[in-house]
Amino acid sequence: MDQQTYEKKMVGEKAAEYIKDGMIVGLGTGSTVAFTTKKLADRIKAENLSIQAVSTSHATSKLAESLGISLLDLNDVQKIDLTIDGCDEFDPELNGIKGGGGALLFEKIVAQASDRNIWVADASKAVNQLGAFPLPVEVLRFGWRHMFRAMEEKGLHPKLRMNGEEPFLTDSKNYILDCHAKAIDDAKALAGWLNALPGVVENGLFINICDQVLAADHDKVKVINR
Ligand code: ABF
Repeated sequence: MDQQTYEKKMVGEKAAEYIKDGMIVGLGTGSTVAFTTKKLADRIKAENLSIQAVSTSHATSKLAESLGISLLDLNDVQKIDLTIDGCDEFDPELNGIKGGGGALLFEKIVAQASDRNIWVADASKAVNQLGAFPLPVEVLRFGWRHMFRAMEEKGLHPKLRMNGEEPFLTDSKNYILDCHAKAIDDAKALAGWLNALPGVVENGLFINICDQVLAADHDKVKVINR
């Protein structure tokens, strides 16, 4: 197992310990939180826990169902007690960039419905300033080239995310424009500018959402609170 996978497994499994009997849990998307989901399934069986989950993507739903985790529709839930998810970058204020896996829209909706949000992150995700990771922006396919041009004029260096020869499609069948901004000086302002653009569905800047990060620090888990 390589170092990064070791770190993902370590923090992902650690996060499963934060889940208590009777909780409604939000399950994020990506390879790190997949370790959480698998560990949770083991705990449910070993400790006979009563846990219900809300998924953030078709991929996570498939994994959870394969592990026997009971899933709820978000519309049937008043609130989620705890959501555990991955991220692509997090800064010292625990603001982050998410959406590298293409699930940012459902992830942000589930996070907003959660009392508490924990991110699990290998060491590569910690940054001083957001933006080195291309910022994913989910856009409708209708008129996307106009949004693309507006982002270009803003200096965001957008690129249409591809899946082989075809454009990548999100679970909502939208496109993703990855913005290679390099360094983001004012994340709040940029998030506002993006979401004001007609046709932009959501952006991957997660500001004031994460409460705690379980970050890999060599062979230890560092708990960082907002
Ligand atoms: C997800 O976690 C996505 O927003 C983000 O892209 C991903 C990180 O993936 P991984 O855990 O595989 O590094 O929430």
